[in-house]
Formats: sequence, C-alpha cells, structure tokens
Amino acid sequence: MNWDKSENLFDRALPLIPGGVNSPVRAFGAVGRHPFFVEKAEGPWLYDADGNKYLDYVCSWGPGILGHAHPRVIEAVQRACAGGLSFGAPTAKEVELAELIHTCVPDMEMMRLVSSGTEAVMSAVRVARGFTGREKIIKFAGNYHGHSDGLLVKAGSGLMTQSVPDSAGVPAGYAAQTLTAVYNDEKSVRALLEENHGQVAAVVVEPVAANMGVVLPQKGFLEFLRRITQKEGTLLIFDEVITGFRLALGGASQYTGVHADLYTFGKIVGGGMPLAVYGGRRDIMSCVAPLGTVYQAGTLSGNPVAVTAGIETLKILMEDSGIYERLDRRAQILAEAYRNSGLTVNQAGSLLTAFFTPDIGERKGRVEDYEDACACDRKAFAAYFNRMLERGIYVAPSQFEAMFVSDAHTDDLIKMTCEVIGECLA
Ligand code: KE4
Repeated sequence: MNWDKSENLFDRALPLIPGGVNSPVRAFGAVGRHPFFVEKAEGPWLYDADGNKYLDYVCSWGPGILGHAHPRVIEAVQRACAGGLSFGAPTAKEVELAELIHTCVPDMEMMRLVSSGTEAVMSAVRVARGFTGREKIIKFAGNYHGHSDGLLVKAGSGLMTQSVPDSAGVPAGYAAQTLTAVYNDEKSVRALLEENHGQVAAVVVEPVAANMGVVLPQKGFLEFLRRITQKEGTLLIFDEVITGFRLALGGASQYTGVHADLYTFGKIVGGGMPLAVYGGRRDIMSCVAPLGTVYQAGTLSGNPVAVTAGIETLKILMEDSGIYERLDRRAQILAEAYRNSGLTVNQAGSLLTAFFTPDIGERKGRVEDYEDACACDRKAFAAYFNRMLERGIYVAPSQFEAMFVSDAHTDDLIKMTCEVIGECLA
C-alpha cells in the first residue's frame, strides 16, 4: 500500500495540531506507524487520501452501527442542513429525539442533549453531586469516561489512597475527589464505600467495559453495584457512551437487567455527529437549571443537524428488530476466528476485543480487569494490527480498544475477515 498523500498531510498537520491529530488515539502511536488520513467512507469501507480501501472495524469508535453514510441518514441530514445549521433555540426535533430515547430506554425519564460523551459524563457527575450534596465519586481502573478533569485520574499507590491525576494539568484536588476501584472486584468497592461512608455521590461504571479492551462484568457484579449504592445512598451512573444502542436498543439496562439512576449515551445516539445525552431519574434531573440549581449549558446542545442524524439512526434501529441478532452472530464468528488462532476474546453483542494475553499462571486466557489487560503483549498486538492493515482490514490501533461490527459487515465480509485473521496470526 502507498501512503504518500497521508504522509504529506501528516507533515502539514504536525506543526499545527498536537501529534497531527485531533484525538490522541488517532496518531497510531501504539502501533508504531503514522496514521492514514481518511478521504471518505461508505458502508463498511473507509477510503484514505491515497485511495487505499479498508474494511472498517473501528466505525468511528462506535457510532457507525449502520455502516458509514447510510442513505437515509445522509438524506435526512442534507435536508436538515438546508433549513439552517444552528439556532440556539429549542426545536421540535429535540423533543422527538428525547421521546425516541425514552421509548428505547424508559429509565431516561428526563434528559439533556449535549455535544460529546465527555460533556455528558461530566454533567451527570455534577448532577449526582448536586442531588446528593456529596463530593466524592468512585470510578474503575480501565474505565474511560472522557477527558473532564475529575475523571482523568488513576488509582493512587494503594487502592485505599486517593486517586492521582492521569494527565498533566489536572489539579491534585480534583483527583482527590475521585476514588478508583477495581472492575469486577466487589471487595474494592465495598472498602471504598466503607472508608468514605456518606461521602460518595456516585459510582460511575461502564456496564460492559470497552476502554481496556472489552471486559464483561462478572456474574452479579452490576447487581452488587446496584444493591450497595442503593444501601449507601450513592447514585449509580451507567456510562453507556459505547454500550448504548449498541448492546441492545435499550442499552445495558436491557442487556443486563440492571437499572442505574443516571445514564450517559453518545456515539450511536448522534448517528456519528457531535451529540450525546445524559439523564435518568426525573427527581435527580429536576436539579438541572433552569429547573434546579445544577448548572449545565451549551451553545450547540441539541444541534438540529446532529439531532436529525440521531433521530434517523434510532428510527432505523427501532424498525429493524433483527439487527442486534445479526450483529451479535457476526461478532461471534469473528470471536471464534480469533480463539482458533489462540487469542483470548471478550465479546458482548457486536463489541469484541482479541487480547494477546501472556500465557502465565492461572490467569492464562482471562482478561477480567485492567491489570489483566495491561499484561497483554502490546508488541505482538502492534505487529498483528499492521499485518491486518496491509491486508486492508482496519481494527482499532490499540490493544485497549474494541472492535465494532456494523450492519454493513455482511456475512461474506465477515468470512473474508476470518480468513485474514487466520493468515495474520498463523
Ligand atoms: P467523547 O468525549 O470522546 O465523545 O466520549 C468520551 C467517552 C465517554 N465514555 C466512554 C465509555 C467512552 O468510550 C468515551 C470515548 N471513547 C473513545 C474510544 N474508546 C473515543 C475515541 C477517542 O478518544 O478518540
């Protein structure tokens, strides 16, 4: 493959944009090569500036569940654009999208549209603090909730110590209000809640983790979080920016049967445009200005063009009852191909990650938390990524990300992918 045009674009970008990209993972740092620059996308295909064609299993990190440039979505967005791009005033479409979201996720009794997953989670945490009057929150190592200061933290030296910033520029004081537990480890959650009794506003969790690679909640873990937060007067926030409308039309609460107090959605809900949502129990969301005293605002919140993309995407998902079964089946076939090549695979619906686990001790072939994920062989992953890319298959450029299957990945393309996986891992 030739990447001359991408290289030239990268050279032009570097002096103007940090790392030449507008989001770090796009720089391909983890896979030891420069990024390609995308020209256009259609269905399951990405086309780069040099005309190379890739079968896309990143799907813009999740939004592309229908495949790229779905005709119905594009036509609706084009029509919306002709009517104006932004008004800073309420529109009927925002009400329609809120009604659709409530229909799909009944727990979303009241909600606010915002412009990114980061903004959704940041706002949900603020509402939880405003509603409970408490300041601390608990998150999990390996869960990612966007780049707001209070959530860019990692576990301190010991589990019981305060979290420390996971980025320069995050004040220690912000990090100190965020406690870090171990995913799938009930003891770590119980200890933090006991140690900080009456002080924890919320537990924020990815109900199926997808930012340390895909890691499923072990049986009973989410139910445990639900019980212990209720007992403690702490709110439970499901960060469904990835899992929402991905695992099921009703997201993780439908997929797992566990119900949270607040939810955040992004990616699919905006059909690939800058739109995300936070919401949940009406008594909690009634704290949000102008109803209540928790302030949150946004010039582009509920942007009519982004909302149009979201409405059309949700309508297509709601009309096609077989889509989730199709996506799950295809993902299972891919998972089997990776397992047959000796990798450990975690899969939930159309989300999966193939892990290059070290074959050490009794943890062989299991990735159940961040520590397991960190033990994977990242060099082997990078070599596999580049072999797949050379063969025209684009998977996420990091061991700690998910593979996304879309409805545009036909059975034939899945079959072809399995063959390439076998070649690349032989
Ligand atoms: P955004 O601000 O990137 O829209 O959403 C932040 C976010 C919040 N919560 C979860 C569970 C998320 O996965 C994300 C963002 N996901 C990453 C991919 N793992 C976005 C890709 C990127 O950072 O470029």
